[in-house]
Amino acid sequence: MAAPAILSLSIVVSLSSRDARHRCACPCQRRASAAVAWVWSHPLAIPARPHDPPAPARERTFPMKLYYAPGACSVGIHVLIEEIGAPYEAVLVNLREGAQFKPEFTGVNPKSKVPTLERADGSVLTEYPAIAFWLAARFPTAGLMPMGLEAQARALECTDYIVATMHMQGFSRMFRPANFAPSEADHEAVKARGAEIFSKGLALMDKALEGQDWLVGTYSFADSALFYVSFWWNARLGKDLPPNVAGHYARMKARGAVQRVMAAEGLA
Ligand SMILES: N[C@@H](CCC(=O)N[C@@H](CS)C(=O)NCC(=O)O)C(=O)O
Repeated sequence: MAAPAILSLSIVVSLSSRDARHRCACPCQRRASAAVAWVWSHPLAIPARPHDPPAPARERTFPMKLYYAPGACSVGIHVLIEEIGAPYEAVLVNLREGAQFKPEFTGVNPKSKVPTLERADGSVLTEYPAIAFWLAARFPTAGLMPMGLEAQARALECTDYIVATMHMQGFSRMFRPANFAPSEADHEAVKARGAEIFSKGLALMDKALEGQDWLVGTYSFADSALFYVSFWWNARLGKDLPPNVAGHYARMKARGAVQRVMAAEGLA
């Protein structure tokens, strides 16, 4: 296993198994135009508002906590946090054992979903695109937020499409057909429709990658979302990726952060 990032601390705590386990690793006219000028000139498009105190003043000294399940979509957020290199705690939620529905986890995220991020001030953020965007904006030196409003909007556009359509509409039909059709007789048709939705997404991502290594040109928070669905399609289902997406997947797998997370989640 590759050496963990110097500042990273990954503590795996199973919410469902008997014992806690620890292991090393995972926006008046003048004012408006001034704001627009700021947005276009600043790498982060969100100006701090007067009621947002500087982050360090309100944060506790506790590390962030990422609630994840091995190999689930949370792996993409795990990669982003590992790229950041700040201390964090990785808390394993055993979805197979139903830990997401137990009070220990619903008290943190009543949606019963991973990824869930408990931030250093103790507040909880859910939904992959929101977590990815927040991490990239909060830790600008990690280079996960692309420069300029256009690239930032494109990164969010890709991330939301990958999660909300390729994953939630495509893969979910393939893995959980019963959630879409109560009758077992319809499940093969539901799975086939899921594969169709996912394949269309892959073709769109392949086109987006034409002539460039990363989804919006430079590496960004969007790339880890494409990584996790590529991983599901290629490693879990044994299916071929289109050429540009295959190249992207290989580049992702070569990143130290990805290798550390794959090892930490037992997927290497
Ligand atoms: N809309 C959520 C979807 C997250 C999601 O579906 N997570 C899955 C794992 S990949 C989950 O927690 N499933 C648990 C369950 O449905 O019981 C997001 O963007 O984070």
